[in-house]
Amino acid sequence: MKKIMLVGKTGCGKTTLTQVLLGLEVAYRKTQAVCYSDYIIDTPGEFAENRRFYSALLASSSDCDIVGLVQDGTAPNSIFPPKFSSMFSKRVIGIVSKAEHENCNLDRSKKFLHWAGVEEVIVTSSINQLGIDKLQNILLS
Ligand SMILES: Nc1nc2c(ncn2[C@@H]2O[C@H](COP(=O)(O)OP(=O)(O)O)[C@@H](O)[C@H]2O)c(=O)[nH]1
Ligand SMILES: [Mg+2]
Repeated sequence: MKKIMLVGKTGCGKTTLTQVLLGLEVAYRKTQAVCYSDYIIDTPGEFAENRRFYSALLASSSDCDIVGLVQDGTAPNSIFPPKFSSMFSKRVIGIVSKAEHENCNLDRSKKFLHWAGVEEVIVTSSINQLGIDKLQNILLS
């Protein structure tokens, strides 16, 4: 199982996504105890919102295999600066959250993530489990 670090602004859905992913993991391996920190690092939004904390993100990323930049599909803006992904020496994927929401704009969200330097984007919703299987497969591969 790979370990992913979720990065994104406060309220973009990182913690909910973590819970949904871990719920699947619990269902997937019923007999095994799941340690939250074994597979997912859920970072405070402030770390991504404030350049002052980038060093903390970088330090945390050394402990993971994949960095997931989470873009709220309903947000009209992005907190990720251009080429943000190049800061990490890890595989960086983009995750659009809240895809089932009526205000979600997928093209806009993907554009933000591409500007941030991400090529691979997974569209998700924690509410209707959209894309959760894809994330799960990435973690299991
Ligand atoms: N519509 C919708 N709302 C979501 C989704 N995921 C999270 N939310 C809501 O977004 C808000 C912030 O979620 P949270 O996981 O705490 O964000 P975090 O600050 O990034 O950890 C909460 O009110 C969640 O219920 C989703 O997939 N769809
Ligand atoms: Mg949170």
